[in-house]
Amino acid sequence: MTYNAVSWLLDRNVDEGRGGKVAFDDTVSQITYGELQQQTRRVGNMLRRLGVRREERVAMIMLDTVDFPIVFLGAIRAGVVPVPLNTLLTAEQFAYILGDCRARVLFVSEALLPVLKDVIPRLPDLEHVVVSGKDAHGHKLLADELARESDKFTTAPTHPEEPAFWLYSSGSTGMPKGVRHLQASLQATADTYGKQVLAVREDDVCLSAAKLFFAYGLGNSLTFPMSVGASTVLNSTRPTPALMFELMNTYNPTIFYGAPTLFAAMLNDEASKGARAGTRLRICASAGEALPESVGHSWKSRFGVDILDGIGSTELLHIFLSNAPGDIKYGTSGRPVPGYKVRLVSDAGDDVPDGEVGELLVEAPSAGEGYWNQRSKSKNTFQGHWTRTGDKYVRDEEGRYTFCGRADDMFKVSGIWVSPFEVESALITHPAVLEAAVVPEADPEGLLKPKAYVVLRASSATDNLFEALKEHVKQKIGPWKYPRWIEVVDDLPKTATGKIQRFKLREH
Ligand code: 3UK
Repeated sequence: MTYNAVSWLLDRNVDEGRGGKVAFDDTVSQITYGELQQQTRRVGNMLRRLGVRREERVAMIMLDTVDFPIVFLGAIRAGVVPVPLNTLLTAEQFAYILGDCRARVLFVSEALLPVLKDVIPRLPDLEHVVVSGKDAHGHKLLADELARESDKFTTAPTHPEEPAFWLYSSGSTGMPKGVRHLQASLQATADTYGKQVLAVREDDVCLSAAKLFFAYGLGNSLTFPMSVGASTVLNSTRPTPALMFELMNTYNPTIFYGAPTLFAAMLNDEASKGARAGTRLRICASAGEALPESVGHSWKSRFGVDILDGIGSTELLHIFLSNAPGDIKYGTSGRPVPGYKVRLVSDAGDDVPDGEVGELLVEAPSAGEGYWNQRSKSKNTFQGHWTRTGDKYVRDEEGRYTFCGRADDMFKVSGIWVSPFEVESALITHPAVLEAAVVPEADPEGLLKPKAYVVLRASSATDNLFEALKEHVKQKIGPWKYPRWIEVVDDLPKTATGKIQRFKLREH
């Protein structure tokens, strides 16, 4: 049996009569399903002309414009493996990943060329650089290359279980690892979370703050809308609260996907007080980190629309545990997405009872095949039917799951597990605290106790603030978990995807 993801995601829409419908609008250009079909066929021909063969990798360091789906889907159509990279990385990180995946061609947005100037000559496997933009700066210009090609192309007869694209996991510790995702995996996320949780439909207009190079953004802006012939608004710039409100009012999305810090910032943004979230918005989704309960409630009361918190990962491609419309409990990650199974296990690997914390394992139709060239790390994460997430969770008697932190961030105080996340969540419910990060620190006896780094809201420092914060945490979550030390900082170390890097604070 052959299966190519692009036949299902794209050609099917044209066959069903949606060829003239706008698939993507990047605020400068629009592209219809029919035009996208032709452009992706041209990409296929161009890759063949440049000598790229099936299974070889091409890297993409591209902003969210209509060129992103053209290149990504064009490569997959040809059986060539696109590797979209986080556009916010440093030159050294780009050099590492481009070398690791042995990309034959690099597709790059013109604005990102300067960072890559010294990297490009150092890559032995790289043969061509193709620039998306107006000026190729001595390389090849995507528009010119595509204009030369025919829009007739035979889609590669790929296998549903062959690698179709790779995504590098951001790796809060160690080097990023290339996760090999299969041809059938995009459809697997659409058939599960897309159709059964979001219930995405043809008349939806999607807007995602997360970019297409993230697994989260790829599902939000490409897989789910294309799975039903809907439309997507792409944004190539930084998703500030003001810009998000502007896009919402201009394009009237029906689904808005964000992350907790953005939802909180949008609620707090002085300049946007009184702003509206468009007139057609029906649902919001949040992922990347746990959505604080208070943010969910405030958003709902301010805009009248719920936020569905759900957890996904690069390894599993999209969300596998989520709240659902009509079944929301803020402060939890909800229940398994239909099509996914989850387990919570102890360190010994036994299932833990409800109410006890365990590591979350997932059986997923969209799990990656493994990490490229990382046999031992692959064995540790992809264990037969089950994928280990490295997250600690607890299940309540109603079957809902609550996040307790990363397995590697948990620590014991007086023999009892403390989840930094729980202490942080308690801290940020205090009106003086904007953000918090908690790590273990040894007391004079050498015993671990929680230490908190806090970012304060403007002009909220008061005389007895630290004592008040300690008391606040004790009241909220119990006497032994309060931070024995508190330090005020201007900001917290975070990954490019906005996750707090507690290991950096532990090194202090
Ligand atoms: C954490 C969450 C609590 C968790 C992602 C949606 O974030 C995504 O992928 P990454 O590989 O990170 C995965 C890790 O992030 N996390 C994500 N969402 C939540 N923790 N509540 C949440 N709602 O530690 C997880 O293991 O960057 C999110 C879809 C696709 C994704 N790749």
